[in-house]
Amino acid sequence: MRIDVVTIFPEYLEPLNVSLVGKARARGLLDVRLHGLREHTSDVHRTVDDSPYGGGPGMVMKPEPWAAALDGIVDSAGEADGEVPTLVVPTPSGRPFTQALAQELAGRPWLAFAPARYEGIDRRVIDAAAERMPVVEVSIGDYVLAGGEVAVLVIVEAVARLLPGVLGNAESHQDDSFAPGRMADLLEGPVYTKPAEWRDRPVPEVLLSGNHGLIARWRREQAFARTLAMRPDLVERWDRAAMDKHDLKALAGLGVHWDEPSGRFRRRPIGVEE
Ligand code: 6GU
Repeated sequence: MRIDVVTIFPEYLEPLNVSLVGKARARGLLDVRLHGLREHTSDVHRTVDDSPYGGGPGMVMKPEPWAAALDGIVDSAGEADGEVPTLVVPTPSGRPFTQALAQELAGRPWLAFAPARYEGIDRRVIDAAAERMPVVEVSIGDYVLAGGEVAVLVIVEAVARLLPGVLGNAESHQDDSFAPGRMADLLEGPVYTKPAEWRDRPVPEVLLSGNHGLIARWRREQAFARTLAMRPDLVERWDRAAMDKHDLKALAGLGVHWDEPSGRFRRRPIGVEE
């Protein structure tokens, strides 16, 4: 996969040289190219922002440097003539970044990122780009960052680990919490390693039993309990077909029942005992 990033702070993306993403680049699985937005200005001050039409606080990123930078990226396709990147624009007003979107992006051969600073990029840049290439405006959560660079790091890491060959078998993403499958919409429960007892705290006995069926069931119950505690909103996304009779019994113990009329799992209303 090829990834281009246009930014006024290329140094903010140094972490792309480290760990999983850094190794994927070193192994030739990822081709990441950083571009300084200011290289595409033509005034002595290398200006990238200006005051907003209509007034209001903050500054807006000027269209010309962005257009020049994006043109340069699209024109660099060269060999693969006619190919265009998918443009990813990080913004708190974008669509939520989810594992499903990470998978969708991981299926594309070429991504270009346009992280903004200030109040954002002049809208016409995105509208014009959308006439030439797919554009996805993405938010990484319901909070506001000072700029999109950190969101680029988040999105690139989530996408890179899904690319073929990036993760080893031992660290496969088959069991990811938000991937389709048996762990869909379930949070991982606690994990333990040696020593078996530490500061008077033993590791749960079942994990030392060697009984893999029992261990799998225990882990699944822990995942149910954890999800109920931390993300009760996920319960209504649980799939009845993904649950076996052990699951239903464990869920009943946690106050969760299948509700046939609504076709959803439901939590026992708080304060109502079994
Ligand atoms: Cl993608 N960018 C910025 N600046 N703030 C955000 C965000 C993105 N996602 C959530 N907050």
